[in-house]
Order: sequence, then C-alpha cells, then structure tokens
Amino acid sequence: MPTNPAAPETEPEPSDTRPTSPSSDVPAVSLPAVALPGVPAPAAALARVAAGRAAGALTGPAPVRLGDVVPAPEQVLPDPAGDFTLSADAVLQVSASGRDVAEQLAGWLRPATGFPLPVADTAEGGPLTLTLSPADAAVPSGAVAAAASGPVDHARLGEEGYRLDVTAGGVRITAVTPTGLFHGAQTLRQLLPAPIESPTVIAARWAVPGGTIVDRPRFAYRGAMLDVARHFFPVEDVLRVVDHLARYKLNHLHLHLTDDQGWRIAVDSWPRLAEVGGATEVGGGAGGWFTRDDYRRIVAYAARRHVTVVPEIDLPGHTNAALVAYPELAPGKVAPPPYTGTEVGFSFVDPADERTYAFVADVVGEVAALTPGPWLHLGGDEAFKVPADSYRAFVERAQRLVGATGKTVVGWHQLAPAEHADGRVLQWWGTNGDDPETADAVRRGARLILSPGNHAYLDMKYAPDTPIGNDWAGLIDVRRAYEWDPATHVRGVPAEAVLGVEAPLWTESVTTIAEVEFMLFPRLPAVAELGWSPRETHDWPRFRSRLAAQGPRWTTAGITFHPSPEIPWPPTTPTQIPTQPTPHTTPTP
Ligand code: TNX
Repeated sequence: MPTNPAAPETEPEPSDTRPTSPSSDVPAVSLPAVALPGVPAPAAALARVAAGRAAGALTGPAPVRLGDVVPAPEQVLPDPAGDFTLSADAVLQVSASGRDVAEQLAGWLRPATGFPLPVADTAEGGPLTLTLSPADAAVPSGAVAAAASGPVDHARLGEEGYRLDVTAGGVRITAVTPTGLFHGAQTLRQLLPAPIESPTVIAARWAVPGGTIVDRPRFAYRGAMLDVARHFFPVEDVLRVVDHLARYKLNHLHLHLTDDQGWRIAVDSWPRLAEVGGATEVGGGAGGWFTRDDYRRIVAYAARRHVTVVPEIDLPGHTNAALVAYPELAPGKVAPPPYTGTEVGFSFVDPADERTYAFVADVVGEVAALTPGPWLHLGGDEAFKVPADSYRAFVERAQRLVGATGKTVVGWHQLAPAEHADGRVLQWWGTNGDDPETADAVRRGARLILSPGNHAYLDMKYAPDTPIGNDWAGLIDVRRAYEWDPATHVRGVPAEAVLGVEAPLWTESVTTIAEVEFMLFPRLPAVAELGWSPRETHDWPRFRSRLAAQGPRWTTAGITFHPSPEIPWPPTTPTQIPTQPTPHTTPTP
C-alpha cells in the first residue's frame, strides 16, 4: 500500500454537527454534547446571555442590506419593516429531502450564535423554514414581480433557484430542489452580520434584513480549477476549497490531476502512475497522490455541498510523470528523468503505439467509475511535439474511450479540430477572444466553458508586486476579473453555446492553502458573479462595495485574501485586514 501523506478521514454524517477539522467551513469549536442536540448547556446559556445583551444594546435596522449578497441575486425587494432577529430558541423546520441542507445551515450558524438550532422534520412552523415545493416556488408575489427589472417566469426557478422570504416572524427558503435550498441557505448566511463567521460564540444581534429575494443562475456551469499536479494539495485543502466554491454558488470543482510534475490519482491497473509518478512536484518536494478513498471522500464532500467534481487526465501532452512511471508509453520507450521545473509542451504519450490506448482506456475507465458527475476532462493543451494529424487522431480515439465510460468529454479548446463527440464541451483559455477553430467546433455541436487567460486565470498576479503567480496573460486585478461577459466573449460563439465559466488556479508557484486562498480571494467571487448573476446586475461600483463587505467575513472565518486596493474594505472590522500582500499570513479571528 502506498503511504499517502493525505490520509483520509471519514466525512461526518449529516446529523453530526461537530466539526472534525479546521479545513471544514464549519469552524473548529469543541462543545461537549449535552441536553439539546449538538449544543451543550453551558454554551447555550452563554449564548442566551450574549443574545440578551446584544439585543438590548443594539436596535435599528439589520446591519446587512438585503441586496448585499455575492453573487448578486436576480431579484431583491427589501422590506424594512420585515427585519427578523434570530433567537436562542429558534428551530429549523424542514421537509424530509431538505433535511441535509438544514443540517448544514444549522452547522454554519451554531458556532457563532451558540444557539442549539435543532432541525425538526416538518414542513410548517419556523421561524426558519426550508420548503421543497414546486408549487410554492412557482407562486410570484406581486411585490417581487414589481421589483424585477423585467418579467421573470417564477415557474422556472429551476434546478438551482430559490426564493427567500424574510419577515419579522421568520425566514422561509423555498426551492424546487435541495440544490436550490442550499443556494438559498448560503444567501441567508451572507445576510446575517459578519460575526456569524466566528468559530466561537460571540455577542451579537443576529438580525436578517426583511424582504424577498428570488434568485437563479445565469449559467448552468460555474466552476473553479485547482491544479494539484504542479504542487500537491492534500484532501483537507481540497475540501476547504470546495467550501469556498459553495459559498459563492459555484457548482463545479475541476481537479487538474495529472501533469509533467506529478500524477495525483491512484489507478489500480497502472499502480506506478501514482506510486512513482506521484512522488514529485515543482521545486523538488515530496508530492503525493489521492488514493481511491481520498478521491471518493472529495467527491462525496463536494456532492453534499452541491458541487460536481470534474477530473482531468491531461493527454497526450503534460505526461512526463506518467512516462517516468511507464517508459513503454514514451515515444522512444525510454524513461525521461522526473521533471520538477515549470516549462510546458515537451512531453507526450506515444500516439503510434496501441499500448497507449490501453492505458487511456484503463485510466479513464477507473476515474470515470470513481466519479459520480457526468464529466471527464481530457486536457489536450500544449501538446507541441505531436504533429497535428496524429494529435487529432489521438484525440478522436481518446474522446471515444471517454464516451464508452458513459461520461461527457470536456477538454481545453485545443481539442477543437477533432470531430465532435456527443455533448462535447471545450474550455476556452485564450486571451484574444478570437479563434476560428473553436467557433467552428461550436458550429459542429460543442459547447463552451469560458476561462479566458487574461480575465479568469487566478494564477496571474494581481499587480507587479504580487509575490507569487504568473504574468504571461497579463496582470489580473479584481476589476479585470469582473469586467467581461461570458456570453459574448468569443467571436462567433453564440450565448446559447456557452455552458458557463470557470476560474482556473495553476499552482507552479502556489504551495500552501493560504497561498491558494490569497489567489482566489477576492477574485473568485468576481468570476462566480459572472456565472450566476443576470447581466443587468453587472455594475463595477456596486460589485466592489458588495465585495468589500465580504472582507470582514473572510477575516472572521480565518480565510486568507489579497487586500486589493481597488476594493473599499470597511475601515473597522472584527479584526485587522492585512495591509501588506502577505500570502503566508492567515489573519487571526
Ligand atoms: C497554460 S492553460 C497551461 C498550464 C499552465 C498555465 C500557467 C493551459 C490549458 N495550460 O499548463 O500551468 O498556462 O498559467
């Protein structure tokens, strides 16, 4: 058995509200269990005292405004008379299939409030109610319809939409699916004051602004990519990234699992891929890889947060680690030396050898079997040493092998010249928005995920003095990450062919989870907003002020971020926002 540096732990059952690790977004508090489910008597008593004090001391409107949500909701109708204050005796009412979302919501709110927040199995009651009901979700309120900037068909909240009603008497989230409820619960979390992110009980008036939000995504695919190949990141780090995605209603995590510097997923039929190919990384570190159980844990954790994992096996280039493990795949049948630098484009599996196709079939077969989601990403980028004809023939065979597993092919837009495969999705990472081959592939049936290198690449530096990151696609500050439109970005690609957006994080220079967060925040929420929010809400001045309000939340939650000078961060926050770009520093809550 390989010894994996990231030994898996068991994902807690939905009913277990105790956090198990600091990388979960449920912060680590240790409360001995007594009396009420999940909450100890001393903490509950403390919380009641704190809440009483806070409620007495603070009155007036809720501190967060109803529209202060990232990504911007489709419709917002504030009702200043309808503010609600969460109290220590609140119960979450939920119908059966929404229970897991209610448990997660309670798990987010318990540490800071100290309230027991038991989850009860019934569709009626409150004051916090989660309702799965196509009928309720479909009923438009006249007031909300009036608040809309245009007509919206409320019957089409769809797979991911939700409705949130806040009145003085309580909060109700209504959706057609648990995914919609989950997004609604994330919105509610943002509507509570920033100290809700505290891992320990604090005194606050837990007010929610009154009114109604009706919301649903603009694009079906909203993602981020983590490169675990250039530097390896253990399971706990990946889970933490999943939590970050879920906060901003991103629903896909693309894992770049293989590259020249490391092979990060165990494949039983080719064991040396991970055992040998996983033992390196950029800079000469020890690397690592995910066992099958590690990977299962990641996909299950993501699924509970309504995030689909998209595994990438990058072929035919970016394969040096595989060739070190299995020289028979190399064109000359000679193992290259392990590679720990950051160049690209020099390696490839032998497209002329049948053994290569047995390898591809085995690998995509095993990865597909471990992956519940519909996608399998074939890479396809920067195979500079493979002649165009052989590249195309290789890709067409590889696409068929993926199709045979039942998965739908995703690939970087270099796959474009190959024949169409059913459902095929290309991922655009160009920088000039103009590529006739990609436009032609779209005409032949492909859909597009937009990851323009000069807007969505989160490995690009923010500014010349950003201590880590690349700059081949330019500098990407928050405004640049925000100021583009996925629907019109690539010439000759109509909006209907755009499946969505993805923000990739390549990790040649990114080595720790704090550095990952430093590159993600505050740009990831900008890309998330492009994926979720209707174009009519697109407005840089408003976005930057909404984004500013996220800063104290990150600080309180212990999430590292770049204090971008473009953003008017609040001057007083629960703790200090770092003034220097220090990616290694996680602010202390
Ligand atoms: C290009 S984007 C690559 C990666 C690098 C990245 C660095 C793409 C499909 N290929 O191999 O890591 O640039 O920004």
